[in-house]
Amino acid sequence: MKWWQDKVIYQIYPRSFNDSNGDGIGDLKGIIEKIDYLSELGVGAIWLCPVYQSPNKDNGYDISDYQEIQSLFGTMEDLELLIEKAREKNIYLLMDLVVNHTSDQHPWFIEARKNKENDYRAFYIWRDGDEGEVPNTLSSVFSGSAWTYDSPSSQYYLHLFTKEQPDLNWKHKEMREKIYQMMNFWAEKGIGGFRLDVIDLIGKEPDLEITANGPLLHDYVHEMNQNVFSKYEDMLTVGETWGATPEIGKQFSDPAREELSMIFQFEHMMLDQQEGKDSSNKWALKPLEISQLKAVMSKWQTALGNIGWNSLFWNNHDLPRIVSRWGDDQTYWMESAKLFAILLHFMKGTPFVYQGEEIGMTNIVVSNIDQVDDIESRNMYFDRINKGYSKEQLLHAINVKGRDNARTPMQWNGSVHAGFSSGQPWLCVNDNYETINVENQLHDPASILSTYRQLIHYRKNNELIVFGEYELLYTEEEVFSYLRYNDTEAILVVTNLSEKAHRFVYPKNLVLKEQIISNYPNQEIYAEQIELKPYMAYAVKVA
Ligand code: TEU
Ligand code: CA
Repeated sequence: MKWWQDKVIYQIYPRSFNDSNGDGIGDLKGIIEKIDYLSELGVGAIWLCPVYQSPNKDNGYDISDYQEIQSLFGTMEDLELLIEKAREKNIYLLMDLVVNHTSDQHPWFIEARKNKENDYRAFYIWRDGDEGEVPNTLSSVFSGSAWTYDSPSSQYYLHLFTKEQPDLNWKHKEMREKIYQMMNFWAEKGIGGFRLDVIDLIGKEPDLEITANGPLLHDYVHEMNQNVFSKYEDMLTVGETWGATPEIGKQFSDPAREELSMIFQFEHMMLDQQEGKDSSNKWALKPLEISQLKAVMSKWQTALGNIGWNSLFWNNHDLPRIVSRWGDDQTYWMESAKLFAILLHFMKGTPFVYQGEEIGMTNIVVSNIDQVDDIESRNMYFDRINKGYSKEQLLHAINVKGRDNARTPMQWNGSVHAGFSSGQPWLCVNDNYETINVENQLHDPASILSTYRQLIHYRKNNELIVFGEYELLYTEEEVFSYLRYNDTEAILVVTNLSEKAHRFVYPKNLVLKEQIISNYPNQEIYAEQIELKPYMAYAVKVA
């Protein structure tokens, strides 16, 4: 068993986690202050979103110096102390690396754009074209064309995100070697591994308008593995791959291929958007069909076989809060927040918990684009407001799917600014912080936080959850129930993903043993058939 196969990983968006110096922005010292909280929760690693030098056009996903910590977050000594303090509690640190693109303020790009003969020119992707006539129809995930004209050197350069995030040219060996040098710099600091931002884009073929899963992608990832990851004992690497299928997931995570440990696939996260070519279709909303959720989650539970390894998640810094998205953040807030935890944490794979998920933090509501920070939402708004969309339509889409929903400050207690900062937070605190916060839940055995703590601890050294088989039960549409089993034991998970009561009939051959966890602890489950209350979820040992 690899160390990450029975652990849960906690994702920290540092800007919004905990502010130690009152400037309204979370920082590294603020994270160190919370190591005991994370240790008590029981997580085995922290995925730390980027803290490198950055102009913050995309809140750190536009890196201008890979080997310097941006002063807003602290110093390299703070980061080294965080690695040390976490390791003392058996918590590894995963650094978030963005190697598909840099900031346009990175020295490489500043050099590259000086002239076509510059040594760094080939670090990026340039194409001829008359100003006003982009090389092709490639579009940015963040709206508009993926090409921007660079007047001084009179060529276009490619950026799949903002124009301040020029894509690196992975065909250029010298560039790759500089990236591997940088990754080894971090690996030698004793980190537990890396989360690799949009890693499935580095094999792009812009002239063929191929972005994800290009022909040389796995060659590059294998080369990265051989030059960095494989040189360190048990390094954990997780790739963000929006376009992955199970077949691609196996290519990335089959240990024999020496690429990555696992990937984040997003097929389940696109089930409430209309069919479209990729994640940038996120704004075309449609209701979730639970039958599709059951089918997609079950496919990933079985399709990797014993070859690859899954990550498991509902939330991250780019996604709306799951309890608001597919649960009920009003009447059945507590029940539905616990339901998503129970539903996910008995599955096969490594679960990720995004800051605030463990206390049931919810989406926010904005009524004006001036309240929105996220560049993706803002670009979409200003791009579409002149194309016939109404302000109400656009703000509704942002309220449902915008990334700020995940980026409001962590709610530690009911004091001003939710205990996140003694200063004015960079982004408004959700106004429900007096009821939804860590302090209210820490010592309450019936809290969402206690549910997460129980699930995280239950997974440790649990052969059945880590390696057991998975089987979906066929039930009513809104009931999602599955079995985990091996030769000696089995667990049944039953969840009702609706505000309606549903009847549930146990399979004839199952004998119920002790209940493990439930969000309706006093509800009777021992009968041939039972009534599932709204958003009811429980797990029970069976024979
Ligand atoms: O996200 C990749 C990405 O495509 C997402 O931004 C996605 O398109 C959208 O947000 C879906 O909700 C990664 C990082 O996680 C994200 O924060 C960065 O903005 C992006 O790459 C560029 O580095
Ligand atoms: Ca701060």
